[in-house]
Amino acid sequence: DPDDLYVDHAYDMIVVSNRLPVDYEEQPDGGIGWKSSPGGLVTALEPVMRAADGAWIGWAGVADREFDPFEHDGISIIPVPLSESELEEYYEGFSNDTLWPLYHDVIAPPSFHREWWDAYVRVNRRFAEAAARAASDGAVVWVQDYQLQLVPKMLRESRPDLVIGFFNHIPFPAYGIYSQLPWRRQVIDGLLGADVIGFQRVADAGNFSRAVRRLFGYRTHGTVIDVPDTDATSNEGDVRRVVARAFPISIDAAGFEEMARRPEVQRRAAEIRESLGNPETIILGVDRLDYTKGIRHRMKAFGELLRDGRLNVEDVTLVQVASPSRERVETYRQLRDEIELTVGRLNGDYATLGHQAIAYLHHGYPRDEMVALYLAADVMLVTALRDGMNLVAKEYVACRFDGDGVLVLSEFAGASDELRQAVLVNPHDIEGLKDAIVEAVRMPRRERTRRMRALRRRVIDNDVAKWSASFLETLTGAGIITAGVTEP
Ligand code: GDG
Repeated sequence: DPDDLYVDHAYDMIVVSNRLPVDYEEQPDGGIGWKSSPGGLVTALEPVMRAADGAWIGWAGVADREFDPFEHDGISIIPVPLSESELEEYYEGFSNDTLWPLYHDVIAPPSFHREWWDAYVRVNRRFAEAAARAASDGAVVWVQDYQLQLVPKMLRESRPDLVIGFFNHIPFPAYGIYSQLPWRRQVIDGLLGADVIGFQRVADAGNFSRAVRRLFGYRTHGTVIDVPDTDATSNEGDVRRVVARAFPISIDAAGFEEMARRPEVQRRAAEIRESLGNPETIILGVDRLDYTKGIRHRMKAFGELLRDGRLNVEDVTLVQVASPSRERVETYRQLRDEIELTVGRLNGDYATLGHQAIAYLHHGYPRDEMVALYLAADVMLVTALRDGMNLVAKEYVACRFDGDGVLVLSEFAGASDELRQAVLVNPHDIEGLKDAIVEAVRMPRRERTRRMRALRRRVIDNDVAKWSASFLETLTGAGIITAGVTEP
């Protein structure tokens, strides 16, 4: 009985996210294997989770399969099952075809389906139940992202003793957009079950507080929201104080720099340049293939620069890594077709036998290959139309220990609040984007170095360990949990 392996009420620290930090791998002999998927969140939380003997609750990435809890690299893993139809309705449907486009300012039209909402509620309840069962008395539970916005309230109802945090990795839209959501009250009510609600940008936290005022009329002062509370957990008379504020996420900056300094990675960077025919300038884009990333805008601008002779394929190559994403969602299929049509046209019109205009790669690559690409790139193009943070921008900066390289960064990415020394652009303004690309390509070495130095200081001083420590400090009010981060 898999239930026997559950250690009820055993964990003082729990992270809940849609996906587990491990990927399920079918073994050749039909057995079960697990492989770490080393994302930024895992890196950030690993030390905290180890120090606190934490558990991670999430989906294993494969439908219609149930797995027993297990231990992986010192972290307890508690898989939550999803059926194929839940995957379609809760994940691909409500999460990625309703909330994702809505929260990214309706760049693509969101679909609203009542069955999807029902599945979202059902799956959120399953995650909340798993957390309620695993958490010790007074434990800290940190819920991640837009797929699980109802979990905080569900958890608080069953376990008022818990300290509950929530972090939203994507933007929170202005009320005029948010208010389209037929379930706008339920979602906010769900989030307000948390003690601390974290956002990427100050503007996101502001949008959330405004939505709370408009829909519920609760009082807000600064980053604090007074939520009327009649049960025993109240600590301020008849209100519970919920903090809603910005905690800009970051990366393991030292880890990226360490990898960039490896001789074999630098050799690989040189090899990449060689294989592109040694262009003077390599421009790079790295994105999940997603309509929020502004890949089409970037290609339009680049294509016009080639057409008008402001850039020449002999001198400049655009490398675009578009890692496969959400391929069963129709909007993503269409986007892929459009992008691949554009790449084909641009290469057909401008490439020569020796020089491509765009080297387009619809693949995921290992981390060290990404770092070699960052090192090879003279100009990094981040042209998101809307993006919670955009870690690619920070990774590029962290890798450039040589102090060179130019970051072109959209104002619509959360990272632009911090990375002020980038060449900031409005990607909707194609003429402005073209000028910015030319400015980046021609930027004198001294200015590149000056800007990169300032960018690097920012990213190195504000890494992901600082992000998680700051969130957890706010959540717990004091040292206990954060000790794991500051004292390795
Ligand atoms: C969401 C929010 C927010 C990409 N292709 C490959 C690869 N990647 C890595 C990048 C980077 C990550 O994936 C992408 O992170 P981003 O932040 O750029 O974007 P989202 O995936 O949309 O992430 C975003 C983030 O959550 C964190 O809160 O910043 O705004 O949308 O780390 O390097 N990594 C490897 N191969 C690839 O082909 N190894």
